[in-house]
Amino acid sequence: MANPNQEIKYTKLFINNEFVDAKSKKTFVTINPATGKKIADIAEGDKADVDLAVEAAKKAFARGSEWRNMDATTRTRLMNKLADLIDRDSNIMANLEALDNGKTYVAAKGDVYFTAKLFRYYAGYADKIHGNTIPVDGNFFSFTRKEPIGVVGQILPWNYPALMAAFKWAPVLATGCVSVLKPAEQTPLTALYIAALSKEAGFPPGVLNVVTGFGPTAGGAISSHPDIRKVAFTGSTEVGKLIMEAAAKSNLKKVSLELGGKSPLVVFDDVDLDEAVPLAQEAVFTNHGQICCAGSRTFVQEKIYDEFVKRSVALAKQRKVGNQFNADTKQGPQVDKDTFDKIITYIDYGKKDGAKLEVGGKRVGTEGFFVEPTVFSNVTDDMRIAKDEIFGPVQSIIKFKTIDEVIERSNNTNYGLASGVLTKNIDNALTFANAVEAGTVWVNCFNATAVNTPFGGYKESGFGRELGEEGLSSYLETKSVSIKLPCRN
Ligand code: TXE
Repeated sequence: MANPNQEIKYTKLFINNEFVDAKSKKTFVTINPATGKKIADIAEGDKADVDLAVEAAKKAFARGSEWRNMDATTRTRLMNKLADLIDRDSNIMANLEALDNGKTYVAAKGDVYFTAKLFRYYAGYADKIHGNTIPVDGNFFSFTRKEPIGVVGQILPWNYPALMAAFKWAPVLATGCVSVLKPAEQTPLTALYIAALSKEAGFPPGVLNVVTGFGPTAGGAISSHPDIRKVAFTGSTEVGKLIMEAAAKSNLKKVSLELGGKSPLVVFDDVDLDEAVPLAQEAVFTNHGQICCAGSRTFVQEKIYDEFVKRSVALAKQRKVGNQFNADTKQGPQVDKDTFDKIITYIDYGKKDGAKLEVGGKRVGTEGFFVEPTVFSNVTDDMRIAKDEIFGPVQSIIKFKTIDEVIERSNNTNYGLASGVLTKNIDNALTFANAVEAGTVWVNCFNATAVNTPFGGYKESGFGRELGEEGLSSYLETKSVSIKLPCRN
């Protein structure tokens, strides 16, 4: 049940299966974005703590350790146990998530369900990761081994805190790697909670470690650590570039990046507006617009443009904004003041650049970080609201005429994370799906992310894929072994 007074049990770093203070004893505050008030003091880890966590992880990964000797089927069993524990505590986790992030309790419940599902999905892979035998020339027997890459650093964003922890940890556990993970400073609570459950499930000390803290300090220590073999990051493109630089300058650790987006959703004039209008609005307003694959450029074909705008405005007016724990709330607060300020700034840019503010645009209430669901029409491609990631509940509706034109305009961005097309015409749907430069295409749906479909970006939305079988590959090394034989058969 929704409970804004959920007890906070875990606020310290998790290293070697123990909750410990930061070496510096420093703490920082995590707040409830509905009120701006403190939820808890959290241990502020930095380089010294990352070093300790890496040592713990290295020990867990050492040759002959319990983790390295564990049967793959045992890893499967532990991962399934962890998923069961997440289900057992799904109310607690949803309360922590709603409190820390501001998303509605109902949405948080959905995220926690997906979190457990992701651990179960990858649990099934643990004993199915294997190499090939290869028919090389000559008298050789050659085969490949798929080996865990080892100590992995993982840096999370704040928009889906529990789910992002699962995106990162599930392939780590399935492949037999070990992790030092830093949650976003805004939302540390659920990663710490899952860490506690991982101990209860029976994972050995040092396999999963959490260092809470800030980006330039704790995050920087991870991306530049000489003993971390790979870093997985989800966050802004700007920080993604810093991480890649740090990885290159330190030890050339492998990098996978899932970054920002400005995803197009193209609505052709043959759609049923009763379906298309809510779908397009949900595509961008989901999670208060704080979603990397948000359909934040709504391209609408000219014949239905005016009617589409009219209906979108009416719908936005109905969207209930309020406290995340109220059952009828559809949209809670934005995660923090910086995010809130950025959104208000972009709404201002929209007005200044000549778009028509149809509805919304203002703060809701006087405390916390609530933004009115906002719709702009007459948006053109050169406006800042059409180019930059706003990460808020701001829909920009843009007019187009032909399929060739909209494909070109959809691709005219440095991002390439997701895209969508709504039409009853299979030719238009497939032409768009083939031509769009994006890691995901949704046809007649949006945000239909599934555990088994690879997810990741083209261009400056990053590289590497998470989820699906492909999500395992960046946690594995391939080793070729060739053995000289006296004869071939
Ligand atoms: O992201 P940051 P912020 C986008 C979105 C949002 C903007 C800013 O447009 O408005 O980014 O959000 C850690 N070395 N996305 O500032 O800074 C940081 O502590 C190592 C898209 O919150 O990228 C946090 O854990 N780590 C996105 C994580 O990086 C560093 C989700 C993300 O923070 C670091 C979030 C450094 N120098 C924001 N600096 C998506 N793809 O879903 C920061 N961090």
